[in-house]
Amino acid sequence: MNNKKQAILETAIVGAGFGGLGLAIRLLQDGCSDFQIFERSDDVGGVWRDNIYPGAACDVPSHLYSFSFEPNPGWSRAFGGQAEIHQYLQHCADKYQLWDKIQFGAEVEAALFDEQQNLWTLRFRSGDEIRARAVVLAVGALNVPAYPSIEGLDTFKGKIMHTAEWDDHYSLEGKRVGVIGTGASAIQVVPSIQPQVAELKLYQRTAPWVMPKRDGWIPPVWRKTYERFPILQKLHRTLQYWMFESTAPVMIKNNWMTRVGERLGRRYLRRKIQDPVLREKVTPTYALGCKRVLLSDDYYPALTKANVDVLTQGIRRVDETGIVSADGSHQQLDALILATGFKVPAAGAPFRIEGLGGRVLDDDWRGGSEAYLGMAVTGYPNLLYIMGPNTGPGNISVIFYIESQLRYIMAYLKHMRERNIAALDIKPDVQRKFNDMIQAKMQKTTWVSGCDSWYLTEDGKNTTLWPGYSWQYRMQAKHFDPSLYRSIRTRPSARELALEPGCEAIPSA
Ligand code: N01
Repeated sequence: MNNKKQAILETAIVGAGFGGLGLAIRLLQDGCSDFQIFERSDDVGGVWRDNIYPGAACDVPSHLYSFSFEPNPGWSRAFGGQAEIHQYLQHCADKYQLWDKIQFGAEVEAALFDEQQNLWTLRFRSGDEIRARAVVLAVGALNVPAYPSIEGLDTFKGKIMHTAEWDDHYSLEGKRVGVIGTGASAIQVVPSIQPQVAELKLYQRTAPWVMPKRDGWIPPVWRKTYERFPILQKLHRTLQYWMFESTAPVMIKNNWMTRVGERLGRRYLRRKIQDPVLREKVTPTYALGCKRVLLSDDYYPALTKANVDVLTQGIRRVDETGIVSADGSHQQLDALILATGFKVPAAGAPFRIEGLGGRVLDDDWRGGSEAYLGMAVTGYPNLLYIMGPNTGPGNISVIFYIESQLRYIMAYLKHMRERNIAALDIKPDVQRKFNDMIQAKMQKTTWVSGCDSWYLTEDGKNTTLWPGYSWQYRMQAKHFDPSLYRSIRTRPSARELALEPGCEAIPSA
């Protein structure tokens, strides 16, 4: 990065995944070029670049798991695989000519707000710094692998891989493999590696709810039809949206519909696993939806294979050659796969963030992260989150939430531009009221019905998911209301600050 280049950016975007690329596209479509994306890695794609474990795929249908403004008629599967979703994001970067707008290898270490200038300084690991009027954090929600704290893990002499840090040069062929975890990543990796490994020991702490995915190839004739008649693809997407949205009461509300859903889940399990002992082991014992409901056609069948053993007695420790279970038995392993999930950043800032009066976001979020609409945090003017606190979907595509946020952020930035506003800070009482409402709604959800999940903080507060329908979130985020913000003095002119023209030159629409 060029240290001498000290022009002030209008918008600095951190992260080149769905959120960052989506905002960049929206800015360009609005005629704004005065932004830059800072990406710590060397490619676009976020989690879809990083999670290359065998079987990595999306559990939301492809047409729904893509930008509404950039439909892809060519999706090859009903549920996109990792490589195809990654390619889709690369295609977005190509089509909208975003590559030059992305600074790769730029890992942000701190974001510091300068109250005199009302500007943010982003400090990078390299020591470089840039200044920007607004910072948008599109760092994703699941990007820091969580390693389990199991005694002796570091003494294991075989191969250890976290699903999010997969080594695709390592062959599992004919190996004795242990998999720890039975979440969304595990249920994809287990059936994918089962045919090639000699033995697969699956260490399950909590049995997940699994429902049929109904995945499959999309026939070429359909792809061609979508290409010729985009309206049909749009219709398909809309249908998928309402189909998934209709599951919200089942997964979120913890009521009689949840019980019906549980019955369906158990019926699916009965159909797929005949062995009563195995079935008993993998029968969930908590409310459907409390943890993420998993979709898979091949997970249960894989568990029935002769080389797979589901171990539920718990792990005592790991030693040089394998795992010692709580009952004292020892399983000899060549490789250990940690499908143990992520440290959820909604519980904390992704890096040091200092706002007004030197306040530090991690301190403000000590009791759990919160923001207004998951985007704006009081005391941190012009800092906006994409996929921030309480905007995760419990039942539907995260892209729907991201697009709601893109619209809001565009309106926010436009308001600042048009009114020559130097900084906008969400009022504390607005944020308080909003989060009180969220937490009150939360009390009626399955997520707080007694299971332990990554959705919750150590104190049991859900700071990750939106406790309602996604359309309700969209309605709430539809209008940007400036009266909810404290406007901080009119900014100096673009000339005083030597701003690049970018959006500044664009007359208001
Ligand atoms: O992680 P998880 P994940 N000893 O946290 C177990 C998204 N995603 O990577 O349930 C033993 O869900 C833990 O056990 P328990 C999606 O949002 C999406 O699978 O806590 N076990 C659990 O079984 C998802 O929700 C896709 O008792 C230990 C597992 O590890 C999120 O990523 C695909 C343990 C962790 O499950 C995370 O999913 C993949 C220990 N010490 C992921 N520590 C899509 O399809 C943890 N576990 C879009």
